[in-house]
Amino acid sequence: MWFMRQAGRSLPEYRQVRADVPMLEACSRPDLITEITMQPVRRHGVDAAIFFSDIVVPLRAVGIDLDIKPGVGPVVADPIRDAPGLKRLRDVEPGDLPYVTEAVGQLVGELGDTPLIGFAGAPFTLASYLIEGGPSKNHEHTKALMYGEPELWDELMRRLAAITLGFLRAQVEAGASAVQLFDSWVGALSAEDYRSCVLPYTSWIFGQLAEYEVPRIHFGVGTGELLGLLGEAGADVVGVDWRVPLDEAVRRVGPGRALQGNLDPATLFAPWEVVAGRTRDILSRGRAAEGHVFNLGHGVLPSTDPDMLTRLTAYVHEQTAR
Ligand code: 1CP
Repeated sequence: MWFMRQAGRSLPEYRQVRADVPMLEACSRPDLITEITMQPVRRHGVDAAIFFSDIVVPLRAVGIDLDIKPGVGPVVADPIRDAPGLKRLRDVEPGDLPYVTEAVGQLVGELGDTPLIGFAGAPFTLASYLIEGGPSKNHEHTKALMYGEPELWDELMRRLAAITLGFLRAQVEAGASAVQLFDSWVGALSAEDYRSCVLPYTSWIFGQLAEYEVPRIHFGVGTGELLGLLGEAGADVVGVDWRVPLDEAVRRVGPGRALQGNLDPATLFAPWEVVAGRTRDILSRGRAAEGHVFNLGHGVLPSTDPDMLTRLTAYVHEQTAR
């Protein structure tokens, strides 16, 4: 078990190290990356660390002018919406991400037997930030380009898939022992659009990663209608948000894949008895799957009481001890 967005946000020790350091600077300093990645492992005793970085870090590394604004998220200075804009997206080259390589190396040493999960944003979610210029509710410019300019969309998604793969390769080659591809906003699409406009690019990424033989996790939010296709894209583990019970998700994803999830992060604001009861329910439904990684259905909410996460970690360990 581990928690999405466990590094940062809810932890006072995170807010302390980040007090005078902007987010993207923190993501480029190996000492800070290592410290922040280790914090939830030390505090909660989770079974895995997730590399502290952000999905937009590789875009910045290839020269896209962007920032992560407190309380907002990633903001792109000059959104990409046409062919000349696309030319600004080059591949990740060896040497673009030295701080990633260095931090992963440090972490693997410090973590000992605890695995380090590397991650990246998937092409659709990255495309949304690049095209919209920042967080978006309806993804209207993204869909306009996807529906209206299929050739431009294809080229954009190919370039983003190559950048995503470059970021994941850098982490795995430096020693990360699993990867998660976050396609956080892909739940905005219908199954048909997902199949034709997104699946080919994510499945290319998973195919390219196969040679490393590390477990590959694929996660999106609001993807109940897409779970079968997320499985088809080729990951070993499909992440499920809290909207679909895990036993039903097993049916939708089909055989040959493990599941990850799926306690609603807002449950952690309810009394402990509720958290414990829902956790037992998830563990019991998860037994229908070929493998189950306990997690939340999306990231830890920033105002979560960290003690609740520590208690939940111990509880899942106790309930699953053999
Ligand atoms: O100042 C701060 O503390 C900034 C908050 C923050 C943090 C801690 C951001 C800005 N990113 C991160 C780290 C981060 N982001 C991690 C590593 C830590 C961990 O998981 O424990 C990871 C895996 C991400 C991935 C990420 N960034 C995703 C995918 C995961 C998800 O939540 O769906 C997305 C969509 C982003 C974009 C992003 N970066 C930051 C924010 C606030 C956002 C979301 C903004 C939005 O709603 O569009």
